[in-house]
Amino acid sequence: MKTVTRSTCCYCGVGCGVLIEAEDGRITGVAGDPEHPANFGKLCSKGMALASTAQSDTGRALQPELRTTRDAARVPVTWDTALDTVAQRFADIVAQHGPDAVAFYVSGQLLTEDYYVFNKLAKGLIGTNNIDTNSRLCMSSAVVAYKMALGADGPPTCYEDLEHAQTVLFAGSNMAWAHPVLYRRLEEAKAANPDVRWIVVDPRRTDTAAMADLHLAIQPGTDVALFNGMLHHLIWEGLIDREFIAEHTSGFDALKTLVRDFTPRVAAEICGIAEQDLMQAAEWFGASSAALSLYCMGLNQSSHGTDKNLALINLHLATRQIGRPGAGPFSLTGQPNAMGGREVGGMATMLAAHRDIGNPAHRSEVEALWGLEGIRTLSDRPGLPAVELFDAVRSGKVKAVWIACTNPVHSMPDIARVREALSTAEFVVVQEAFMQTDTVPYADVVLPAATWGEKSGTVTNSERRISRVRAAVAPAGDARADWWIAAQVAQRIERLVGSPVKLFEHASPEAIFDEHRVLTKGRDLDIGGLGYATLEALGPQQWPFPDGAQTGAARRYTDAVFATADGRARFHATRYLPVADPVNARYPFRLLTGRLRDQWHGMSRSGRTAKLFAHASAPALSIARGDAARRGLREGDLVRVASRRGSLVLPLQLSDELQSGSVYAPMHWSAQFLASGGINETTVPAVDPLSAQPELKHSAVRIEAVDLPWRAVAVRRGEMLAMQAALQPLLAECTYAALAVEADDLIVLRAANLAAPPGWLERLYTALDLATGDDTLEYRDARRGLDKRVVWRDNMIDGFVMAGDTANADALLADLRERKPWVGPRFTVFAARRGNTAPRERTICSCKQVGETQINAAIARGADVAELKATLGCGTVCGSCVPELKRLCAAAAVAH
Ligand SMILES: Nc1nc2c(c(=O)[nH]1)N[C@H]1C(S)=C(S)[C@@H](COP(=O)(O)OP(=O)(O)OC[C@H]3O[C@@H](n4cnc5c(=O)[nH]c(N)nc54)[C@H](O)[C@@H]3O)O[C@H]1N2
Ligand SMILES: Nc1nc2c(c(=O)[nH]1)N[C@H]1C(S)=C(S)[C@@H](COP(=O)(O)OP(=O)(O)OC[C@H]3O[C@@H](n4cnc5c(=O)[nH]c(N)nc54)[C@H](O)[C@@H]3O)O[C@H]1N2
Ligand code: SF4
Ligand SMILES: [Mo]
Repeated sequence: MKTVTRSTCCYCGVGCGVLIEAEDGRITGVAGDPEHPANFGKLCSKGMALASTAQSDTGRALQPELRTTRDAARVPVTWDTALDTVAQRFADIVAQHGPDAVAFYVSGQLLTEDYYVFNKLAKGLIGTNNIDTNSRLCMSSAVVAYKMALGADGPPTCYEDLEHAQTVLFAGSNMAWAHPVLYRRLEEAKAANPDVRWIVVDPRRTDTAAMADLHLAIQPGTDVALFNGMLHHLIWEGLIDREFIAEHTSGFDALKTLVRDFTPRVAAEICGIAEQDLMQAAEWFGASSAALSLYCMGLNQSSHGTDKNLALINLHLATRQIGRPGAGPFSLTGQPNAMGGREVGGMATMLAAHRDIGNPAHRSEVEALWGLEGIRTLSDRPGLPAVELFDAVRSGKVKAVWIACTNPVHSMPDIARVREALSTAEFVVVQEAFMQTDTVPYADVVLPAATWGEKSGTVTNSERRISRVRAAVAPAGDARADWWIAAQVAQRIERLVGSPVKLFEHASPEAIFDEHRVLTKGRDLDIGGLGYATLEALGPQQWPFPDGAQTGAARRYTDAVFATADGRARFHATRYLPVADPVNARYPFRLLTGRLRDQWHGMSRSGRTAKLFAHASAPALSIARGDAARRGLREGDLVRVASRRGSLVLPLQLSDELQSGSVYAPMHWSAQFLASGGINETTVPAVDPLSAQPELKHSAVRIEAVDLPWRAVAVRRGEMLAMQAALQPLLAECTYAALAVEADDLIVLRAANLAAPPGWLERLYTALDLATGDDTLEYRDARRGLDKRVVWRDNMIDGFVMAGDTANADALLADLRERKPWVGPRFTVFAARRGNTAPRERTICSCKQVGETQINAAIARGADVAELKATLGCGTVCGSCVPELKRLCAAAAVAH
């Protein structure tokens, strides 16, 4: 039977609505939901590929697993055994060492209902605030700044403001890649109104920056200086709103005194930009009828991320660019439910419904609402934020940690410390949907989680809009919903400790949501009037949505009354401070990290489809051409990137996007696809003093060429998820190795080392099922260190390994890709030098599979974007590649 289920995309904070098609319990297709107000039917390349990532159970966590003794391998167990064990171990450790000896590390990708139960389990039952989330790496600076400046945590803006804005300031946001569907809306608004101006603040010339009227390529970490300098100029030019400042804000005088020193000249010098550009940006912002800023990790992931946010909000308050259509500071959330996590208070520093742990009245409100009065009190000790949390695990202060829906051994800064922590811990629980992540090996218990397409609940997107998430199919294997798993353990702990109240008897996500919404009544995010029935009847709704409301609130603070005690917004005097890990002669490069268009974080899901590898098939370190030339480095050279903490080897990519002195690496590759844990081997664990968010956007590194004379390329056609799992253990034995997926049934392994690791090739042959047989041909020359194997199926090559000499590998791979029949005697496969085949070209348009060569050829014939769309079809489906098409056209125009 065919079904269509209305839900949301599980990736970014845009929160696009999707229609999931399923047949006989399998997801068969995904389309944009034309009625969802976030996307009106559009999806980006990641959303378009959702179905192909969700079709196979291979690699899924399908049953609970338990390690019975420290050094034993995990074995499959029943749910009862797994849940009883977790409950017993947590209860024992709490009884022996107190509640703060356990911790939870959860995720902005959990649904609100999942999040709610985890938070209640930690804070309401165990009595610890040690529950933090990957949102600490993502949104915490934005949260703290909103609260400090506006009094409450929530963006004052909404998506419609994208259409109303006259000046758009992108600060540390590569929206073209990270929030593509919203970016489409902005592109359309700009095309409709050529007077709209875009300013992009980003050290790199991203696809977002390439479209800007003004790109401020500041030195990494200097945003506060920039915003202070802009404010200085606005004051000087009389572009501030004195009346608004006097009546609706406080703290301006101290700020004014501070920015006196930040003349445009001084600020521009710190930022490494032209003074004229800074003044231009300030004027476009201040004189605009509606200025909107869109900001993300370039501001938040900083050792002074809160100040970066505050300095930007200062600009909005001083010019009254807030509380009006098209105006306001809009923090773009990264994960699909970053907002929902904040709403339920799912972090170490907050309580349910935007309440504070340090506030006794807030604690008693939650105690009363949870029915804890006279039974137990909530802890008033703030919990440990992510970086400190894992440090406490490492030092033994925290003995048990339960990780759900996040992969800290990949995504935390300085991952060697996290690995050490998890190896030291007494008890590690990992609640995961996929088995190959870098954190799973450390689990004493694996709890298999249902995931996208199988789960039901709600999420809140960047504009405070709550959408229903609905299950289209049953969970894979024995996997269960996250809220269910947490509630089951909680019920067992209640029984073990003889709790007089039963807090976790919820029968469904709806029952949890109803409890959650009661806690929000009277708070700034009041959703007292919003239930599943309302969401069913009215569709996705924004908060606040109090009892009796007919619809949610699009914007906040339209009456200039802010959520502070006196209703006034607060200016903060933001001092400019340098980055935490300064460059010096030993570590001369500034390492920036971030995202690619088509991959999602640790790739546990986006890495399951060849489509999403086509835009960037291998990891790379990007470097400015001049910097590479000065060091004699060329495109594709393997280099070691080393920081004060760790190192890894990556291929070099020459780039026109970077300024001299900066290098860039995408965050996505982990030990699932790479010989090392990824770029966070090198990043710095320094955190912002107010938000505890780590500085993932800047570390000092050095780059050195590595000489790895032994190379191997292995390619095999087959079930790619199974092959990926079989190859993964081989990666770490080489100094460099990376896996990529092509055409959904080709796996490609490229490796480099000083010499062949002992026994490695034999294991590779086994993993790839390249045993010698009639269809397999082998060539060995021990003296020259050559070892090659090719296997045929019928008249086509079906896989090969070329070790020691990889000269023909790309040509053979092309044969496989194109399913070219092999002509001539088979043995000539080793002899024939096939000359230089061009490496595989990049696919720019993933929907229509259009490559770079084809596009550039059309541009050379004079095609513009419209013609490219008309003739090649690229950019006509999801539109994610349109910024790049524009950029290729513009580059060609400059070259002429
Ligand atoms: N394709 C894709 N989309 C995603 C995700 C994904 O994994 N893949 N993840 C989602 C998540 S969780 C998040 S948080 C968002 C992140 O979305 P973004 O923050 O937009 O993405 P990033 O690439 O992490 O970083 C944005 C930019 O910050 C710049 N930057 C670095 N240092 C500085 C600085 O000091 N100042 C300024 N102004 N800019 C700086 C970088 O050059 C980079 O271009 O994306 C979401 N969307
Ligand atoms: N260097 C560097 N590091 C970064 C960043 C950066 O810009 N640079 N960005 C940071 C940011 S903003 C973020 S948000 C983090 C993200 O970092 P992570 O949270 O580690 O990212 P994911 O890989 O999305 O991890 C989610 C995990 O949950 C699993 N999963 C999927 N669905 C479900 C489910 O329904 N239930 C359960 N239980 N599990 C599920 C997935 O398989 C995956 O392993 O990375 C941070 N790290
Ligand atoms: S913009 Fe793309 S990744 Fe983000 S929610 Fe929409 S479809 Fe998903
Ligand atoms: Mo994020």
